[in-house]
Amino acid sequence: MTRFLLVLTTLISLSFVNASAWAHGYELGPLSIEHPWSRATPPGTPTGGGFMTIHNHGDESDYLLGGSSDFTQSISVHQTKMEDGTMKMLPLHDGLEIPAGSSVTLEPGSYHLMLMGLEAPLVEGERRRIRLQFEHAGSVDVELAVDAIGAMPEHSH
Ligand SMILES: [Cu+2]
Repeated sequence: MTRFLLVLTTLISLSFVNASAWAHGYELGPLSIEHPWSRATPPGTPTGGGFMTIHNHGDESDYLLGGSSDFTQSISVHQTKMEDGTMKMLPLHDGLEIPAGSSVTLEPGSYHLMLMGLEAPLVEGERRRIRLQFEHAGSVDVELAVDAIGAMPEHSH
């Protein structure tokens, strides 16, 4: 049993090594943006998602307003909500609050960036540059690491 746990621990620490080798992040004023990623899209799909974790080390809230890129028509912030028994995606018109001293994760089934009007499918393994726009901190270019179709956050690392 002890031996098994030891092997397990080793495997877990190895996967952390891999994760840090793969992870990428960005700094913008008091904000840090961790591992922006997306999912591959089937041909003909007009939309894609953008996911990441944003930390706010500052002492006032900031708001993620949306973004832009040269391969989309628009990028807006969405929230996934259960309404009358159905999952709905609603745009956050006032932006997504990143409260002071805390962090917010954009992930499938929750807050996400909606990439609208994709010119071509997103392909697993590629990186796509988008610009994020924040109310106070301004804008920053980040690269979305494109993971498999239907990938979940655990697998993106
Ligand atoms: Cu959406």
